[in-house]
Amino acid sequence: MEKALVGIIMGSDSDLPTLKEAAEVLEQFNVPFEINVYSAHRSPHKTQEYIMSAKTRGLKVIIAAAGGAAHLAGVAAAHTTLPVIGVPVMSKSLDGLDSLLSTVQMPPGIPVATVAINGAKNAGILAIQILALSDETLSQKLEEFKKGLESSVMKKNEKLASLGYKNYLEKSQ
Ligand code: RP5
Repeated sequence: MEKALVGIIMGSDSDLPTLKEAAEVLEQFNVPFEINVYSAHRSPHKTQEYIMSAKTRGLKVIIAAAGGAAHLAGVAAAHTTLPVIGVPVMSKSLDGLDSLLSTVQMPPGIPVATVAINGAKNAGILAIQILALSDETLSQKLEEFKKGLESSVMKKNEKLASLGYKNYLEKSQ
């Protein structure tokens, strides 16, 4: 098995349905990763150990996700110089606004690159973009990925032009 380059950590297994999108995009780009549950609050010592050993174990990027009082990404960033991407997970009481603010509002000196609430797919893509800085094959794959996005937009325009907006809406329902 290839050595993981990206470490995905989440505060609870209840975050996994959200985080699977990060794992899927890393798989799509053949980027080796590891995925674990580590809580900033429920397992602080194990979380610290994991983060502090991440760089020497060969990880290049950390994706850290949590919901509610979402301190995991910030705690991770406090313990490593690896880039940390934070994913605020949608919470039950405040629709993820609590998670977003807890993840994004870091003090100067300890950045967390925070994606949207439940933005796990973008977290995966951002991790790939970081890795692609020193990996030409990955960089080419990203170019192809972006071309794919562009052509899917243009296909929508072709469909819109041929069907008209009313039929387009009916066919999309
Ligand atoms: C956070 O609390 C986790 O990241 C999760 O989003 C939230 C709820 O955790 P569980 O009670 O479902 O384990 O620490």
